[in-house]
Amino acid sequence: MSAFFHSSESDVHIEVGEYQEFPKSECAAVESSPKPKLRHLSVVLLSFGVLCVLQAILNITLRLAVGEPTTKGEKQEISCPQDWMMFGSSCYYISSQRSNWDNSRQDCLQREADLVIINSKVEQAFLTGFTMAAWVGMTDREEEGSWMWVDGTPVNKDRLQWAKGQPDGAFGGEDCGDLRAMINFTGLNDYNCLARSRWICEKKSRVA
Ligand SMILES: [Ca+2]
Ligand SMILES: [Ca+2]
Repeated sequence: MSAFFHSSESDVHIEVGEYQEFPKSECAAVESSPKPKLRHLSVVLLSFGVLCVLQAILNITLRLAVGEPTTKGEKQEISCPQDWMMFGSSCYYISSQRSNWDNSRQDCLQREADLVIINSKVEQAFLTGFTMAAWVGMTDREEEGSWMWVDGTPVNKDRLQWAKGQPDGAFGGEDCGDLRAMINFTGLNDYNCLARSRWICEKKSRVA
């Protein structure tokens, strides 16, 4: 028994001796490591700081470029009455009823508008196709062949599209203008003022 204890004691002693010999060089390496780690951390923090500053500058620049969000809410918006269509800075009403040119114009005036004045091919293109035929604010009653808009300005015949062969002054004179959208007959046309047709009113869109 005593021999056993003795031998084990010597084993423990050897083991302790081995632990004491734990390499000091490794501990020294661990102790010296925090320095580069700290440097690495500071580089990361600095980079993050620079990114935050760049982000802030970008935000300010974008806000200046886009404009303050508060002014957006104050921005004035144009609008048209219900059942009117908006195109450009105008509102348009296309009647569902039919009437002669003069009564059609009266209806527009009662709606605080007038029969449409077509200023451009773009406006004409927009208005074409809602109905096969509709009165527009154009007449040559004052002087045959001299087409005028209801606001007194002359019709620029070359700027707009006329239906094939129009104006033709057919049936002994057609002094009122309408807009057609029929097969092989699309564009402006002169027509008998007493004929019944739908009509198009126009007025400027309002600032709401
Ligand atoms: Ca117009
Ligand atoms: Ca005609």
